[in-house]
Amino acid sequence: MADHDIYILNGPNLNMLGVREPGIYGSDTLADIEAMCRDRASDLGLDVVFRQSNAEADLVSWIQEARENADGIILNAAAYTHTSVAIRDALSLTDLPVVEVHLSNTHKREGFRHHSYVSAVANGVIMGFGAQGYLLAIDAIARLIDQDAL
Ligand code: CA2
Repeated sequence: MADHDIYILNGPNLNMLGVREPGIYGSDTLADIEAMCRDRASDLGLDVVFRQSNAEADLVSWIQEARENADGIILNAAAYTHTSVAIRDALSLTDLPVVEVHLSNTHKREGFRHHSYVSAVANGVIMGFGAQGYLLAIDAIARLIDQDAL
């Protein structure tokens, strides 16, 4: 039985993973990543809500939902990372630990990907390790949740 619940939220176009651009984002599909996350999370006693949307409003609503239902949030806001004050505000309204994750190292890419609205309200950021970054993020959020419980 899981002790804690985490939300793993994914933004626009991440449903296309494994279909195009494997050179940047790897060949795993989002379903593959979800399965890997569920395995790692269950080893750590975490129950996972795993979702993807192309709509900013869904992500804001799910962050608000997590505030009520979860112990931590892992977020790959995809392109909204670089544009969304609404997602940043929703995150800052939660008292939950937040880990920002990106498949690619956005700092090695175009200049418009260098700024993240999420980073300033996240506990930490994991990027550039492909799908493995999600597993690192689960390890990190488990530790943050344990610290909060102390
Ligand atoms: O590296 C990441 O995880 C990103 O969050 C991915 C976003 C990008 O806008 C961010 O700058 C960095 C893009 C996700 C789009 O996913 C695709 C998947 C397959 C083919 C094309 C795009």
